Amino acid sequence: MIADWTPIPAEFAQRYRDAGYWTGETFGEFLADRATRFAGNLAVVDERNRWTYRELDERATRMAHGLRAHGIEPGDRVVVQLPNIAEFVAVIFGLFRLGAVPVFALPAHRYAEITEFCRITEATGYVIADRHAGFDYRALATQVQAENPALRTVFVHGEPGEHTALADVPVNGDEPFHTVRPDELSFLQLSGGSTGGPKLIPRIHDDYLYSVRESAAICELSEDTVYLVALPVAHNFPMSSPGILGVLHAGGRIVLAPAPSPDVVFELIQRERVTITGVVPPIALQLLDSPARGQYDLSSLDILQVGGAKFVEQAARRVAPELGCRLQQVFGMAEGLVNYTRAGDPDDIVVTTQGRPISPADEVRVLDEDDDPVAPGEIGALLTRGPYTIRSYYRAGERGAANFTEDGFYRTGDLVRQLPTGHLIVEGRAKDQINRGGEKITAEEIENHLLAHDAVHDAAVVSIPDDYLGERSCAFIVATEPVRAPELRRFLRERGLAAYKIPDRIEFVDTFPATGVGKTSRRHLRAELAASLSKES
Ligand code: AMP
Ligand code: DBH
Repeated sequence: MIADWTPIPAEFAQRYRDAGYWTGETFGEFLADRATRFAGNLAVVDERNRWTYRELDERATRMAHGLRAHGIEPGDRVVVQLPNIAEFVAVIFGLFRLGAVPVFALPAHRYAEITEFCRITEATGYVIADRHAGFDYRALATQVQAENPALRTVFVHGEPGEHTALADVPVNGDEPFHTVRPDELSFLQLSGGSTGGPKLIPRIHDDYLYSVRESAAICELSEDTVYLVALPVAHNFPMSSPGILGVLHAGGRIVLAPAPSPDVVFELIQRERVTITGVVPPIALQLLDSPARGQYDLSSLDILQVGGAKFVEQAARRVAPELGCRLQQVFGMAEGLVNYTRAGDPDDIVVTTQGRPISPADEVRVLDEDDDPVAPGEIGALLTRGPYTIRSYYRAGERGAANFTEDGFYRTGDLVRQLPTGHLIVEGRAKDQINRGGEKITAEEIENHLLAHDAVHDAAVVSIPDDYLGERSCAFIVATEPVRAPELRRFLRERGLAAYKIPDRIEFVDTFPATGVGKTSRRHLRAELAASLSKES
C-alpha cells in the first residue's frame, strides 16, 4: 500500500528534537495548559460571544465528547468550512482533542472544491454554517454527501435543515480520549497548488507548533496581545503566522472580524483595542485609502502584517506614517517556510523585502533552471527544506512528487532574490498560478473545467497585472462553435467553482500561437498569451 504522505525523515526529526525545535507539545494539551494559567482571561471574541480560556477549553472538551458520540473517531478527517465565528475555534480544538484531523476549507469554496477534499480524504464529517454571505451551505453539503458515501455526518452551525445541529453536539463526558502523538497528522491545510486540482498539506503537531511558537516570539506576542482575524480564519496565515494559534499559545485574545471591510476592521480595532492584525495587500490598500480612517481611534494598533502576495514598496512605505503602526511583511506558505521582517530591521528592509525565515534550520536554496545555485543576490527559484516544511502532499501520488526534490526540498515556485542579511525579495513566480490578491488560482485547474464545455476546443489561463489585486485572471479560449463569455462564466459557476476562480476576463482567439500547441510546454504558451495582453495595453 502506498503511504498517504511522506513525513520528515527520522534523522531530521531527531535533529529537530535535539535542537529543541520539536518539543512534543500537541494542540489539545497546550490549550488545556493555558486554560489553567489564563483561566479568566478572554480568549475568543466574536459578534455574539466572549469566551474566557476556561470557557473555550470546556467547550472544546464537550465538543470532542459530542463529536465522538456522533461517530467521529481518532484519525477521521473532518472538513471544516466555517466563517469567522468563535465556534470555529471550539470545533478545531474539539477535533484536536479527539485526535481527529480537520481539513481546512475556506468559506469561498463550493461544490467543485469541497467534493474533491471529501473524495481525497474520505472525510466522515463536514462542518458548515447554515448560510453565510448569501450562500446556503446546507444544499451544498447534501450534494457533496450524495457523491461521497464515507461522509456520514454534516454538522451545521445555525438551522440544520436535514443535517445535524452543531449546537446539539457538545456533551459532558469522562471517557478519556485517545492519546494524541506529537508526530501524528494533526490537520490538512490547503495549498493553492500549481498543477492539477487543489492539494492537501499534511502537518503534524511537532512541526506546526514549532513554527507557531517561533512566530509568536518574532511578533512579540504576550497576554496583552489582541489579534484581529481579518482574513478567513482557516487560512494558514491567520491560523499560524502567528495567527490564532500563536495568540492562544501566548495567552492573548482573538477577535474575529466577520468581514475585512475597512469599516468593520477599524470599528473592531477601536472597540477591542486590537494590537496586531494580518491582511493581504488589497485589504491593506483599502485600509490606507479609506476615508473613514480618521473617524476611528487606531492608537492601540502596533503591528499591521501584510502577506499572501507581494506588497509593493510604494504602498509599504505608507503604512507607518498613515496608520501609525509598524509594518511587518510576511511571506509564507501552508507547505511550511514562513518569512518575517523583524522588529529590529531597518525601515528600508521592512518596506523592500518579504522578510527572512523563522528558523536557523530553514534551508533556503535559490537555483537557476538547471537547479544550480545562482550567484549571491541574483534572481532564482526558491527551494526550501526545514523543521516545519512538508516532504510531500497528502495522497497526491505522482502528481505531487514533482514539487519536491530527491533530497526533500520543496519547490516553492517563487522567484526570489536573497540579500546578504538573509532577507528574501519575491521577484515573480515560475509556477502556473495566478495570485489574485492572496487567493491562489491554479491555471490548469481552471483550464480543465473550461475544457469540459462542448464549445471549448482549448483553453489557457494566465495572469494580468492589476493595480488593486496585483493580478487578475484571463482565460484565452479557442472555441469550436460560437459561445459567449457570460455563458462560460455561468458554466464554471454551475460546476461549483469558487467565485474567485472564475476568470476576470475571457478572450477568444482563433488558434494558440503555433509554437504553443503541443510542441512546447503550456508554460510557454501561457507566457506568450500573457505577453500578447501586455503588448496590447
Ligand atoms: P500556498 O502554497 O497556497 O500556501 O501559497 C503560498 C504562496 O503565496 C507562496 O509560495 C507565494 O507564491 C505567495 N506568497 C505568500 N506570501 C507572499 C508575499 N509576502 N509576497 C509574495 N508572495 C507571497
Ligand atoms: O499565502 C500564504 O499561504 C501565506 C502567507 C503568509 C501563509 O501560508 C502564511 C503567511 O503562513
